[in-house]
Amino acid sequence: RPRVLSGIQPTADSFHFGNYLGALRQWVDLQRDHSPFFFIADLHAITVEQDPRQLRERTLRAAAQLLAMGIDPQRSAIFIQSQVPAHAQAAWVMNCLTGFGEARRMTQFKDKSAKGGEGAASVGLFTYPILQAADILLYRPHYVPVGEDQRQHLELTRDLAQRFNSRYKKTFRLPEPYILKATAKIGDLQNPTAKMSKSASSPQGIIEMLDDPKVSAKKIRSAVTDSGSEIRFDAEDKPGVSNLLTIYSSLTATSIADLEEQYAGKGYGDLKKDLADVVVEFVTPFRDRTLELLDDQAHLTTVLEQGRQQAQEVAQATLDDVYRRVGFVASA
Ligand code: AQP
Repeated sequence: RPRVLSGIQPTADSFHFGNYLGALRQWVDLQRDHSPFFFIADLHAITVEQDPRQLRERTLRAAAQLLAMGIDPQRSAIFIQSQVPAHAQAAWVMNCLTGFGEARRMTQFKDKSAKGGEGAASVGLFTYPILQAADILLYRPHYVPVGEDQRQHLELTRDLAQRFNSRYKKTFRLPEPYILKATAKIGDLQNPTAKMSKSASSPQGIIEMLDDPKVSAKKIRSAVTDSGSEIRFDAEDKPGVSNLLTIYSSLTATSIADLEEQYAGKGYGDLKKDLADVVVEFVTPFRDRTLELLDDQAHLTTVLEQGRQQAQEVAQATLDDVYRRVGFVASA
């Protein structure tokens, strides 16, 4: 079975629809015929300041949400990144392999540091993609399911893998990004040409999976639509309607063409009302299940410990190869 690896940051109380449709849903689907490792990226989370108590809580909430959406611990290893020390250890080696200018070209750092100015951003935020390369390469995965915003980081990962392999000895597999075109970039409901994002979207622009379903329904009903009245997918001229059609299509497994046909002659209001119902139907059981799982912390802890052990075994074996090939003397 081809191996898959991906991670998500515990930096919000809830995942949002961009995370879910862009990446997490693929995680669930890939379990069927792949061997996955999925982690909660708490090391990445602290690249911006976090409240420690909140970080702990959000890490467990992230685990509960992954289980609630269908990640099955019998098929996938789910673990917490900071519990597998090889990630931070391999990241140091990767840091020493990365050119400063190369790291500087990462657009996510430019975007994220733009607000407070580069001087206010942490060095951790700057080197984030290099830690991410280590996260991935340790597991020698074939595929990394992510949204479009991660494509550049995946390219860096492949470059670093290739560099290590040619400088030392073939150690890493060059992973392929697994990005589903249709849902690669879910738009902000109020500003649909921008991605739905926890740090950049306004509360009206983002649908949180654990929010009160009534609130989410209202956000869909007040989503920005475009001029004209025809319900048609056209990302250039009708980004608002196209974004709603994308969400609708992927939640109901109906093709965009079928939706266009179904809504021929109807108005934007009809589409939004129906989509609001679809969203409520989807998030209500998800939310109930997550809250139930959060009530059973013993179960969560067991699942995460089992995942940690599986991850530790694979990651440590790769790290041992890396250290040896770099020239570090093994302890007696
Ligand atoms: N709008 C989106 N459309 C498609 N995919 C998306 N992802 C995030 N937003 C969208 C994907 O979700 C996964 C988890 O990403 P993360 O933990 O790195 O979260 P993030 O990218 O930090 O999420 P945000 O909301 O985008 O946070 P900010 O605003 O802080 O940047 C990834 O696979 C990502 O591609």
